[in-house]
Amino acid sequence: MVRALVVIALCLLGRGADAGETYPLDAHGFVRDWLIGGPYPSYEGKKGPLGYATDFLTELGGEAAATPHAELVSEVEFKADKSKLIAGIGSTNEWGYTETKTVPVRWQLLHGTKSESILSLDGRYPEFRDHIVAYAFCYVDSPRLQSIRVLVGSDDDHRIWLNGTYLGGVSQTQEVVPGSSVYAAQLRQGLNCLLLKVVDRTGGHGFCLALADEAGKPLAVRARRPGTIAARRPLPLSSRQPTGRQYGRGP
Ligand SMILES: [Ca+2]
Repeated sequence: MVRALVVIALCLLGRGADAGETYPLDAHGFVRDWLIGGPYPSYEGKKGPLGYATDFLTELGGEAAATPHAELVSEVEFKADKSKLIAGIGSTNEWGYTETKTVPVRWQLLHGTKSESILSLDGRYPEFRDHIVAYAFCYVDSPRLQSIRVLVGSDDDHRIWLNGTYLGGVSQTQEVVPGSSVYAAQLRQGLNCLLLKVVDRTGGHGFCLALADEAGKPLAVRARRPGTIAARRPLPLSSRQPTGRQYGRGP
């Protein structure tokens, strides 16, 4: 199990708070503004990438409950496995390390341009081209209670949560195909927490996510990307039962 340690959480208190900003979805319903957290290690297992089922956000209350804020920093270990030592090369793990390495994890903004529905994560973590996990988080501000569809494409595997409810996931090698996975969900009035986990096996790494109504029409709502400091008010998530330390709640 990978051990994640949050070492800098409120360092920005003295630098001024940023409450975050809201953005409309694009004309096709794609969410273009996210907070991206990573990289986390995804070791190769016999039945697929271990990162798919590993909850890396236990320090934030777990994947279902996490509400990260911008510039949140933590650490994670990319562990060496001496039993996998390749003689003459010295590599003991998926990234060619000879010893366990502690790597900083940062939650940083990603702003998609109007010309791209697919958001690439390639090159975001230059030291790790393959076998990594990244999370994408945002709030969706809905004017009313409404049933929706969440359309996801990912390279490779993904899992998704809305307001602490696990909507589903896909564990396979794949390219990003918009709308290749569709989940029925419900937005409540006000802010809704949306977390997407994207596992890269090898090659490219990216995702796209769009929201539509039950008839398939792009949703006309706004997404709020988290600010640098949250904790202004707790989100009224009745289903949320945090089990870990909290470092920011709500925009
Ligand atoms: Ca890939």
